[in-house]
Amino acid sequence: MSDVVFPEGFVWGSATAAYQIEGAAKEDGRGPSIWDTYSHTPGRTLNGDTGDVAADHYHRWADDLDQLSALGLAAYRFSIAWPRVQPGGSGALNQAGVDFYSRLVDRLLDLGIRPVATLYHWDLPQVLEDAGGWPARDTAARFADYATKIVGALGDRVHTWTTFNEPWCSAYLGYASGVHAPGRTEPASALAAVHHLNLAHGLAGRVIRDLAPAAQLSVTLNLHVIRPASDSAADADAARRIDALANRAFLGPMLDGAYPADLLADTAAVTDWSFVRDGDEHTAAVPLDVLGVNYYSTTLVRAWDGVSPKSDSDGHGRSAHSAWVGSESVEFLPQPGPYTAMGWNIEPAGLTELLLRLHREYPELPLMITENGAAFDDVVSPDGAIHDDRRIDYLRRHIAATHEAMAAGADVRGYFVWSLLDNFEWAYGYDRRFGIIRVDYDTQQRTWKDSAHWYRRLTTTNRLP
Ligand code: IFM
Repeated sequence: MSDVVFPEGFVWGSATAAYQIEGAAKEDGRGPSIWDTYSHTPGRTLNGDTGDVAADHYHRWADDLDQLSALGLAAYRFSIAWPRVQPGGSGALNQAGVDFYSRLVDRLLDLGIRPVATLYHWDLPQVLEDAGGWPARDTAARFADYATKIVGALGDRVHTWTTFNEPWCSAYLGYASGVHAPGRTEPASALAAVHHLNLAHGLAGRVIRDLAPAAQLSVTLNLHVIRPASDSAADADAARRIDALANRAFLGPMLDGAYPADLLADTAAVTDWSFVRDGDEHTAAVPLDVLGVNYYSTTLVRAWDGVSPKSDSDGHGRSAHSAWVGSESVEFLPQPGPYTAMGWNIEPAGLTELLLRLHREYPELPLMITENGAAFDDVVSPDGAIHDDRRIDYLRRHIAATHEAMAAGADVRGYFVWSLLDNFEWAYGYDRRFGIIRVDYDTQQRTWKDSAHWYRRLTTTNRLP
């Protein structure tokens, strides 16, 4: 077997998100977001956990950035909390919030680490949800205003601007199944949210192009690798429907300038899509420099016979309401293991398949893996070490799968491990740990897991250990 060696200049990084690590929920003028409200609502998160303190990164940011440097990383993907920089969702920016990100970006540059900033990783200012949230068209205009102001402040000191992280989750988990904030269960609203997220992406993307012409423009999608349970036409059609909702509902407008016809037809009983106005799809299709891809596992579907008890193993949390709007005829099947602590199946070949699909369909568009990683039940050894062999194995196999796609032609420019630190895993609270660095939530002490040492060997040699 030959060594797996990555090309010179391949970007190794790690990723975090504001609400998952920052804490300081009420400091320096930060306003409430939908995740503050949701996590403080009894029964919404495991153990009632909230992001009030999280990994206290708001106060420990400088030490955390030193960890990036020690890991030998070339890039850091973080998100800007809209409610910290524009607490009212409109109007002037909160200077203290802007200063926090400005210091962070400057320090990254001092360390020689590329800042990759996401404008929205799920923390909508609560005031905008009260005014209708993502199902309301005005939220897209508010987002463009926020982008104008924060990109004006940070400009092209940020190497890559990413408009959204996983709009799929914001729309369908937030407004259809309700397992994410704001927890609404309104199928038609979820589709309106899909559209306004696409529109907001285009509006903000155009702002970024104008105000930071030297920066790269991106969006991060959690594209699903959907497999039909059999060769039957019915199962193939089930996979096609879910592909439309999960993937092409975003790839269509953002990259092709149009919603796929089958998506509109499949969901016609839910909405007539009259919220799509002339020119919106064109606006959404702002040219990108790089597409961010988040990958964790695969999805297995079949046509439901409508009679037998329906399995619902879509991996995105239990709810009486489906995230898969208009696709009640589809059944999500459990998949063969092994699994991570999220219950997600481990299937590195799915990543190769996804990257090659994107390469086939959008051959000119560079790709970046903006998230990949795994939660496991880490054990702290008596000597304080964390021997997270399963996480190392997960990372090794997925990074090898990335290399395989590259060898077959996919233009993949970098890989960001999710996540730098253990953090607030949304509805699962602090129970699920994704970090390569452990956080002791009582003391906020950071400890490198074995995976962090392993990742450092990779980032400093470009060779898969
Ligand atoms: O923690 C999340 C992250 O916020 C978005 N992508 C998936 C991760 C693991 O669930």
